[in-house]
Amino acid sequence: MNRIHVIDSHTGGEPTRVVLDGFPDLGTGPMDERLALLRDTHDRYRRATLLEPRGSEVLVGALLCAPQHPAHAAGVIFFNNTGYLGMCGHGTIGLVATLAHLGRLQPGKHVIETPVGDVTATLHDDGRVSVRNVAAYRLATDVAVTLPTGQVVTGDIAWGGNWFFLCADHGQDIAPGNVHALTEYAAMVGDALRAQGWRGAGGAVIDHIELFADADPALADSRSFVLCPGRQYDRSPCGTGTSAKLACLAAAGQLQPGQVWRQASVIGSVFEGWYELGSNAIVPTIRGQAFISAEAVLLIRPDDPFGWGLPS
Ligand code: PYC
Repeated sequence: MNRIHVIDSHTGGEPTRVVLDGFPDLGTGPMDERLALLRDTHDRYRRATLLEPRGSEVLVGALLCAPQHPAHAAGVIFFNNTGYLGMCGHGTIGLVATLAHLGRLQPGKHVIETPVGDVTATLHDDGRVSVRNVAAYRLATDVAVTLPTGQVVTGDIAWGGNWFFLCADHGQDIAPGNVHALTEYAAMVGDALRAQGWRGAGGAVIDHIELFADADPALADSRSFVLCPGRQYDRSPCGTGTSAKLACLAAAGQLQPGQVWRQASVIGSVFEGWYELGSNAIVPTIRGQAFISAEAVLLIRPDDPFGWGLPS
């Protein structure tokens, strides 16, 4: 019988399932190498932990790993219903809240190793967490994408720890009651973007689509709908997406270093973000809070025909 010890939390409504133990040994290499080993050799653990019959398509997993560097707090590999993520802002906030819940982290700064680089998380006394992310930058602007409907949308391509297409001239209503239509629409934008040859640096697939609405002054500077790979929308404002947004605002001269930007999600949860200047990039920080929602041991019995998940 396999036993997988997990702790669930949500950050602005977006769930994170932290895996404490029960996954195969991935060695002591850097997180991108451990991610490749997990993906190529042990992917059934991702599916068994996140998907039916134990999980749901919206869960994001965070495998807690021993860090390479002894002074660092942790390593982590993020995954979702269809694959693996480079970085995950809401998931890092969830991981820090989980480690604090277990008494393994105290308020203060903690370096966490991710597959795309080290990030520094600050656990504040009030439970909020700030994540100084990997460097973010805008790769392209005024990118025009023709949709199958004939509509042309324009936007930016930016890196914030994952690749994003950020678009505001879509004409959609960014509202919680409209998430089904927004999911279909954002998936269409992503398919058209990729079919028309747009890629991130080094040919990377742009697999996150962000649709922005105008400021909602009582709530935030902007509200967004973020579609993640796997056709699930982010209930949080998306930490890597907010980082990409900060990079675009900085590149457009619309936000100064240190100036706070409040980004709301489609359901109204808010991250604060700001940036420092880096070399040809910005270094964004996002701040939010996670709440622990469950502690569990997942069981995979050898005689369970669906123990490792349903047929795909
Ligand atoms: O918060 O960066 C994030 C994120 C990525 C995918 C889901 N959430």
